[in-house]
Amino acid sequence: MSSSQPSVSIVVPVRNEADNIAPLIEEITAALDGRWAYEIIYVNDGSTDTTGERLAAIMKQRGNLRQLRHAKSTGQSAAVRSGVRAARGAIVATLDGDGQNNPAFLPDLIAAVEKGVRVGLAAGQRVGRKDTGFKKLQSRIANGVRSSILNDGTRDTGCGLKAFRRDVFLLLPYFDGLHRFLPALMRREGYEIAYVDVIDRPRRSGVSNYGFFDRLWIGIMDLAGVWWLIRRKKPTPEVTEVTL
Ligand SMILES: Nc1nc2c(ncn2[C@@H]2O[C@H](COP(=O)(O)OP(=O)(O)O)[C@@H](O)[C@H]2O)c(=O)[nH]1
Ligand SMILES: [Mg+2]
Repeated sequence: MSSSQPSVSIVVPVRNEADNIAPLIEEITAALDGRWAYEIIYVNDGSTDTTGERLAAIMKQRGNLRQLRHAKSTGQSAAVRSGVRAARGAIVATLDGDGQNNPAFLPDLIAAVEKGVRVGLAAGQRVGRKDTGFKKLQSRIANGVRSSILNDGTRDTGCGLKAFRRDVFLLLPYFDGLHRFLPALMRREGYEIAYVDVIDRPRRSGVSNYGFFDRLWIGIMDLAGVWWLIRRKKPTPEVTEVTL
């Protein structure tokens, strides 16, 4: 469905995901056609494979597919942010571009934000993880440490499937790694979080962009930073304009 003013924008950050582009766009389209006026924004973060060409070929057939390109790879958080800034929908949904996230869960996530007046974010929670045993263990420890320190009430923040209010996302302090702390940061702004269980899949093709040490060291730094941000927050004021 092509539309001049979409109400929902789907943002997909990708780096070197050429073979995963076409099948995922098919699935996103199957999940959303006829339900919302939507656009799909792929953010091509300095890919060195044929990701850009594959997207351009499909853009010729699909008027609602957009591609943003970073001249140099700047990371997944920066890619999500570029996509959200360019988005024209009031609700943005994200998913990974490697096929691990099933687009069939997008409608539930979008509906949870649309229906809940105070819901800023609907977060996918992976069940039946399809990663290796070592990665599942890393993820379990990271999620456990994060949720006990931040007390953000969230079992899994690493799932790429999320939907949120565009204007609230853009209020959040930006840093590389932000996409893993959205529940805590949304709550800090006074918004509630909705959860949707999602069934994880294996990567369709290609290789993971992250290694063990990236996640460990950066995870510790980011956790310290977000802990500080939350400590330094006062209750969100209720603002009313006084008119004569
Ligand atoms: N734009 C951008 N996307 C990235 C980068 N690293 C990972 N991604 C995307 O983020 C998603 C998750 O990354 P992936 O490598 O599958 O991580 P894993 O599933 O945690 O092993 C995929 O869609 C990747 O294409 C990056 O540096 N830039
Ligand atoms: Mg992946």
